[in-house]
Amino acid sequence: MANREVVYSTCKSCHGGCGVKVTKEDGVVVHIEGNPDSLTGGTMCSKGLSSIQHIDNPYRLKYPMKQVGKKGEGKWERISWDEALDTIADKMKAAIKDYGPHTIAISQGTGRGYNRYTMRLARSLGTGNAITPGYVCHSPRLGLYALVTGYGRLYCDYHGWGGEFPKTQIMWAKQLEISSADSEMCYWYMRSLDYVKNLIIIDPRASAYATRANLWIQPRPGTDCALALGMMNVIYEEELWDKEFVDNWTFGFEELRERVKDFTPEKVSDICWIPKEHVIEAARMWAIDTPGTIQVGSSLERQANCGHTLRAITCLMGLAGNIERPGSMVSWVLPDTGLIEDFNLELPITDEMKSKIIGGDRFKMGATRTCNPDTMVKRLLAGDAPIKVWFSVGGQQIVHMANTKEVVAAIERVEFMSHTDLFMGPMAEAADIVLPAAHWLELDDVYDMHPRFMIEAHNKVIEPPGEAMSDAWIFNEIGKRVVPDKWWDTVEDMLDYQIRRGEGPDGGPLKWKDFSEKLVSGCWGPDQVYYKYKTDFWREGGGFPTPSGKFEFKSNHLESLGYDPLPVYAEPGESPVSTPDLFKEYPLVMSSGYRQPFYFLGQYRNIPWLRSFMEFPTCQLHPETAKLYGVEDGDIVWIEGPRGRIRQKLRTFPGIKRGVLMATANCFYPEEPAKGYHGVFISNPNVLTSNDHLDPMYGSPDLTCLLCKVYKAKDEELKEEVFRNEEYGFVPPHSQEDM
Ligand SMILES: Nc1nc2c(c(=O)[nH]1)N[C@H]1C(S)=C(S)[C@@H](COP(=O)(O)OP(=O)(O)OC[C@H]3O[C@@H](n4cnc5c(=O)[nH]c(N)nc54)[C@H](O)[C@@H]3O)O[C@H]1N2
Ligand SMILES: Nc1nc2c(c(=O)[nH]1)N[C@H]1C(S)=C(S)[C@@H](COP(=O)(O)OP(=O)(O)OC[C@H]3O[C@@H](n4cnc5c(=O)[nH]c(N)nc54)[C@H](O)[C@@H]3O)O[C@H]1N2
Ligand code: SF4
Ligand SMILES: [Mo]
Repeated sequence: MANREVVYSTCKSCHGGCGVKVTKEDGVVVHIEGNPDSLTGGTMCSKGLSSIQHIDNPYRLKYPMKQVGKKGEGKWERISWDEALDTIADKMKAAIKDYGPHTIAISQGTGRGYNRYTMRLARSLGTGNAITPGYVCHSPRLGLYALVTGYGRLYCDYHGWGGEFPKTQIMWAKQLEISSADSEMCYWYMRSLDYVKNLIIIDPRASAYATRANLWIQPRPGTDCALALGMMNVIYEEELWDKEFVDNWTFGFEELRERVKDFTPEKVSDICWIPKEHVIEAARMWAIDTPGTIQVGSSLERQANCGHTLRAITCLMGLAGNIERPGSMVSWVLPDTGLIEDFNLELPITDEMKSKIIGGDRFKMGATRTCNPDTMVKRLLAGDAPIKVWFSVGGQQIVHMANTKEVVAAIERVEFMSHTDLFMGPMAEAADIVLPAAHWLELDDVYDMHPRFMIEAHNKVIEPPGEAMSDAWIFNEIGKRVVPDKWWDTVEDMLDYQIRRGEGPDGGPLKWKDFSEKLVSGCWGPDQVYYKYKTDFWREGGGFPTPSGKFEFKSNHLESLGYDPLPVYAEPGESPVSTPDLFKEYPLVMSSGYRQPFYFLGQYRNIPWLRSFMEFPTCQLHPETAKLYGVEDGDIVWIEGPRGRIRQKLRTFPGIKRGVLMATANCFYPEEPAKGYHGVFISNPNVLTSNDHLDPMYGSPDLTCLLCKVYKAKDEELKEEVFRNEEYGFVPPHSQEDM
């Protein structure tokens, strides 16, 4: 009889958060399903369900290794953990001594629950040069929410805990049904749709719910700020704003009126290429049918006008009084463990650290706690070597940053880089040392990502393969070697510390062992608090935690930093309007968001179950647009822009705006050789994106609004690389079985 055991845990095969029930037999995971008693009601997606194929995967890194050839040559030799960690720690110590701690960069990819370790390591070493994709993903919205309301974490209240569900919901450049868990979990969103009166989708391309929407607006990519200003214009003209909220709790209402005066529905129709009626209808639904929520998507943050776009959208929330009201945009009361992020925030970022942040002098909203990665690339290329040692954990900067050619050239110039990952991939190939990370089924940790009303437990189900170790262990080991007073003896001590403010079963501090059994701790249902600004919650006598004590339509703080204090529209760096000559040669507006349900950014093309859904990255064109350029559904097409060209498979789709091309982003091919960084130049839209046009506040590049042309790839151009494969069946070249 097999020895069968069930372990409850939390998935993080994406940003994470779904409660799971894992069955193992004789130490092998045989089944994964959702935990029906968890906050996500037993639901899971294809990525989480495929986790069994992540564990025993031929691309898994199992041992620390050092690169014995040149970067990108793929020549590796196994080393011990001690040699790997000591080498990295010695490099860090030498950099601190010779050049200063700011020459060390600590990087991660999108949030995987170890953000707080990345930031703590950076701060404990004394460097402000953490590198994250936050500047194209979430940081702008959190920063702007904080600027306007004083509190950065505004979430959509889909839960009905305050007695109301949102009557109007806007999905603005967002497909939450696929991108869950991002801000909110789609489980709660989907349930709330039973109660919605107006579902508004703002997306040039039909996402899954577009046909169900009461209003689907298809703006030209990169023009969303104009749409938000136009909706506000209608709200002012028709006097639809929330009088009680505006009169008592806001600052700058008249100045904003003046600012949006010119943005008539006619003008917005011209800028966004949409019917003017859509602007009017959306404004009326939003301001009349309250409460309402706006789910912001990160396509809006991957633009060089993202600061003002997010600011304009936040102002829209305030005009309709959709703040802190049940069924609107709310800031959650935290679990009794408090903000787990305090684990890093408790180490202050000093003025000295701030002054050395790369890009900090230019991007005064964004590069304050992390560096501006595009500026770092430019400086590395210019030869002034601002980074000597790069400790990279779980991000694919080579794939995800704008202008791949420059990014590769810059990263190859970094004197010493280590990379920690589950799988072999482009960033690992660029590293001098790679460290093997444990999968979520193989580790204990506290899950603390979105949303902020609960934390959950990742419980170890099985042992990691080879010598892989948890990220928490790796961070702690590096920390201990370089700044021992800021780190812990064991991972368990570190976990206990993070949740110490929670209450344990004996009334004392909550300990990891008890939390691990408890699985979740949080504040939800009737315990949540709404209308905090009407109480002493943020300030005595009520109000917001902003300089004026009000919800700030106008920001004097922004003005003091040299920015416009009110939202302002700017065209993308390359567009039919800003670069009309270029538009003649590249007549399509291109965007490169659009998440795929079975991939997570660059991840999972090595997972057979998931790869079988989409062998090659696809791009979409309207059938009429495709006809115009002589390409057909199923063609492998070249997508070409001023900086290069890539190939993707064309899918014609009547649901996409004419004249717009949508490409799958974050593409590389694990099965392609190390040389060329696993095919990072073949299909990745960042070969085409520019790192020259950056948002003045956040430094974000235009990843979702550029220009391109499209044409069919010739047969002889498909003989090489991945496109030669007629059928699915890739062979991993990187098996570590024999190491
Ligand atoms: N053109 C274009 N560019 C984009 C985007 C776009 O839409 N268009 N999107 C942008 C956005 S929003 C983001 S967030 C970035 C994302 O960029 P990245 O976060 O860099 O994306 P991934 O390809 O998922 O890389 C994550 C890496 O982490 C590894 N990993 C996963 N889990 C763990 C773990 O638990 N521990 C460790 N150590 N490693 C782990 C994975 O194997 C993978 O190698 O890309 C950005 N770039
Ligand atoms: N399955 C899966 N889930 C994911 C990810 C994944 O790769 N796969 N990635 C995770 C990450 S890091 C993030 S940041 C989130 C992102 O999650 P989302 O924000 O939902 O990201 P996307 O699907 O890239 O973009 C959403 C929509 O924006 C539209 N769009 C593109 N450009 C524009 C524009 O200029 N204006 C408007 N109005 N719409 C535009 C696209 O057509 C798309 O339907 O998802 C997370 N969740
Ligand atoms: S949505 Fe994310 S957390 Fe939930 S099952 Fe899918 S991968 Fe796992
Ligand atoms: Mo992201």
